[in-house]
Order: sequence, then C-alpha cells, then structure tokens
Amino acid sequence: MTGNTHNTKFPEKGCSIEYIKKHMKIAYKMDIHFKDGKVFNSMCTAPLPQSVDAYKMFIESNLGNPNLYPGTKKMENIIIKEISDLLHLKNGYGTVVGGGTEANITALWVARNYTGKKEIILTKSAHFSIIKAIDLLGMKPVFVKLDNKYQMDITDLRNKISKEVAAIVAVAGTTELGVIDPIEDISEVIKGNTMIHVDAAFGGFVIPFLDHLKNKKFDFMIDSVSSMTIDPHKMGMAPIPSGILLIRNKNIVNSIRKYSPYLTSKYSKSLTGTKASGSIAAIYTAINMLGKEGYRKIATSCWENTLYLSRNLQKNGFNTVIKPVMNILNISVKDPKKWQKYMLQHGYYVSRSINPSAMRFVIMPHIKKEHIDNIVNTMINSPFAE
Ligand code: 0PR
Repeated sequence: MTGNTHNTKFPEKGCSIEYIKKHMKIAYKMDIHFKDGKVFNSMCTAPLPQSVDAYKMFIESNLGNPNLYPGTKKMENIIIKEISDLLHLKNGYGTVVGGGTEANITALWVARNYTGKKEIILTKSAHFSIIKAIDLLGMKPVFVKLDNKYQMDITDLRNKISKEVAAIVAVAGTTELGVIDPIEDISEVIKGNTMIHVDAAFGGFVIPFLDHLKNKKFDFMIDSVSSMTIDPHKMGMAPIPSGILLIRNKNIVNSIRKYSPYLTSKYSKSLTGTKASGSIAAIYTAINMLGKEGYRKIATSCWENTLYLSRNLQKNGFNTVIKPVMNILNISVKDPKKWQKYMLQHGYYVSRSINPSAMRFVIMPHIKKEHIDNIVNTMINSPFAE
C-alpha cells in the first residue's frame, strides 16, 4: 500500500490507521456514490443512516448460532411477523438472509426436497439467481413464453405444466421491466403439490405502497403462493446485505435441515452458516422508523419521479417500451449499448434490458428531480438523440 503502487505481499508489520484511511479515501473517491445523482442502474440505494448505526451496534452477533443471541433472534422474529403481516402470511416461516439470491436458492432447495421433483417453470424475465439455483440444485428449467405485456403467458404455462414440476417462479417486479406476473391466473393452473415461489425481491417494498398497485394480488393472499423473496436492501432502505425469505408451510423447511449438534441449535435450516445479524437490527430499524406511511412516501416519490422522467423523455421524442408499472423505466432505442457508452462518458450509469432490448433506468430514492432534469438534458443533447 504505497502511493500508486500496490503492495501484494501480506504486510510484515501493521501500518497506522491514518495511512490506511488515506488509501481508503482514494478508493472511496474512485467509487460512485448514490448522492451524486448519477446512478440510474442500481436496485439498491443509500440506506437510512439510523439503520447503518443499528447494523454497527449488532456487528458481532451471529445468528448462525442463535442461542447466543436471544435478543437478536427476538428482533428477527418481530421483523418476520411484520413482513408476514404486510404480505398476508399467517403462521408461516421466515428468515433473514443475505439477499435475493440466497432467498431464491433456498426457496427452490425447499421446493426440490419437499416435492421430490426436478422441474422449475420460469420465464426469460426471471432473475439469473433462479438460473443459479437450478444449476446448483441439479434441477431442470422449463421456460414459459412471455405474453405481449411481458408477463408469464398463461396459455403456454398450461401447455408446459406437468407432474414433474416442483415449482413455478413468478416475479412481482421483474428486474428489467418491473412487471408483475399474473399470479392469480398462475395459481389456477397449478397441479398437485406444485409450489409457487414469488420473487418480490424488488417489488415487495413497492407494490403494497403505491396507490395504483395496492389492490394488486401478488402475495400470500393468493392461497397457492408457497414462498416469497423480499429484499430490504433494495426498496426497504436497509443496508446491504439483507434479504428475507417467507414460506407458507413452516414444516416444509425441515426438508433442508442439517444436523448441527456443536452449535447451540440442533439443526441448521439455512444455506449459510454464519449470519450477518447486523442486518437484522438494520431492517428492524428501517421498518419501525418508516412504517407504512414512510414507505408509502418513498415509493410514491420514486413513482412520481419515474413518471416525470418518462414524460420528459417522451416530450423529446423518446418512446417507452411499456407504460411503467413501478419505478423502472425502459426506453426503446436503436442501439442501447451505444447509448450506455455515451451516458457513461457523461458520468451516468444506466443499464440495458435484453428482453426486450432497451435502455433501462431504475429510479431509486437517491434520484431527485434535478438529477432527472440533468440526465434528460444529457440525452437530448446527444449527437444521436432519436
Ligand atoms: N430477484 C430479483 C427480481 C432481482 O431484481 C434481484 C437483483 C435478485 C432477485 C437478486 O438479489 P440480490 O442481488 O440481492 O442477490 N437485482 C439486481 C440486479 O441483478 C441487483 C443489483 C442491485 C445489481 C444493485 C446491481 C446493483 O448496483 O440487477
């Protein structure tokens, strides 16, 4: 760690914290920060400062060994009850995990072990963590087409469903478009003990809080929904890492349990061993500081900003792929890669959607109206504005 040259040897002796901090400041300056209003490609945002303090307070607690930390465990139980209430789950199972990927892998692990089946039905819109889960678990993907609204096509689902299907993965807030699959219709198609896993990693903290979506049925209100992913580190305002997995039938989690006699609990029912329990205090703080009222304000403001961005781009000749459903906006452009490169040259981080090809903006709480005005100006002044 000297100047611009990087020492690759494990240090013989420690150096001063001032010296280390000096280098960290350089690294920090190199990184992009949400407050600069240039990050339009992230599903995470600046967490509530009080949540960060809460995380630090519980920094050494490890719920992988729960009986050492009854206080942290109690907070986890409270969070799970609160999220269950929000998502209409009664007497289910819930656990705090490291994020959407871990929640999705665990859900499919339970589906495989509980049903003894190998097929997973999904669409191209499913997040790649589902593909990871299928790969890890030796399962088989069965792809169902998207309809003209980019939702799971129910007719094709009817053709593809079979007795071999362990679970159907529906998404409530797809990563690319923010679309909600028709989960009520999906539930009418299922056969036997096929499970429905709803990936609401992004939408879970959005759908219940937006006026135009609040009557949308996407959660345990639908009887055949068996499990759900919801991520506090996305629209839940908690720091990374934090995800939540909810399962309707608490007994089926035993299908993945492993004997862990040397710990303070007899069985481990999670993918990871050590569990970053600071996340639990952080989520507990966010949920109880904000309440429904706070989340409603945040989601509504992101939604209004999405419409503001959409209106301003449309006024200047750009077209949206679909009318946005939540705070994700996709713009049809001929060459999204070229646009992404141009935007990056101007300091903006936007992403591309693949299905369908488009320029994608996620309008998170760190994006304010003036940031939108600036990005719109950058776009209309581009040499290839459409
Ligand atoms: N399910 C859905 C619907 C998601 O959108 C994501 C992540 C996941 C599951 C997986 O969640 P974790 O990343 O917490 O495991 N979607 C974002 C993505 O892949 C994650 C992300 C967030 C990426 C911030 C970049 C970033 O800067 O695009």
